[in-house]
Amino acid sequence: MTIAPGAVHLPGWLDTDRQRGLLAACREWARPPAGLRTVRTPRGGTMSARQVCLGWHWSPYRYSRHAVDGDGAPVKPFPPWLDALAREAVASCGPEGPAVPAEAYDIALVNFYDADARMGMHRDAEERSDAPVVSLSLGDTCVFRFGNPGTRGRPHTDVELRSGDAFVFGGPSRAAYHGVPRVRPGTAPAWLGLTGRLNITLRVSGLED
Ligand SMILES: O=C(O)CCC(=O)C(=O)O
Repeated sequence: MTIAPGAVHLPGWLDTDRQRGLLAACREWARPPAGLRTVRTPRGGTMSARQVCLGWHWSPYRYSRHAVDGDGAPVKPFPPWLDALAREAVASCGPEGPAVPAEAYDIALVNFYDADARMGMHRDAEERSDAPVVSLSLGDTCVFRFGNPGTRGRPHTDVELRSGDAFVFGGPSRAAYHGVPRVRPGTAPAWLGLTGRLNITLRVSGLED
């Protein structure tokens, strides 16, 4: 379903096997070194979603090759199968969706949300590529607020993202503000065995060492 120009929601895009496989991978990636951490913002706050990065390490508001705001270890590698998964998701959007990029996906940000976690409206602006962002959801349902490139405020559309959903945003929506105002605790499918919500965003960095 097209939510805004270049922004497409693909409900139930990951089947149960792929959800289980992705969850198992996230659990491995969460381990130290360069594992799951609490992200501190420059003004002394903390983000309520905890995060682990692959390929390039994001910290407010730059990328590096080491977990500079964590244990300092080298960021975990970005596996090629995630690039293939991201391309498949973009292609699944069809003619209304953004184009599959020429460049390879090389960043994954994995965010873990407990019942009270949320994410404020922001743009994904540290990449040097306008390739579409691919977002994959596991576990609890959340309200995903998808706004516009101009302001943090209206117009925006609230979309419920459930376990297995993909959301792709590129083209005129690549720089749109978006956020997660609420998670719905206890809504994860029982067979997945996850308490809380995981979101994996796949991006093209356009960066070089
Ligand atoms: O958790 C989500 O669905 C959104 C995550 C997000 O906006 C981000 O990682 O920049």
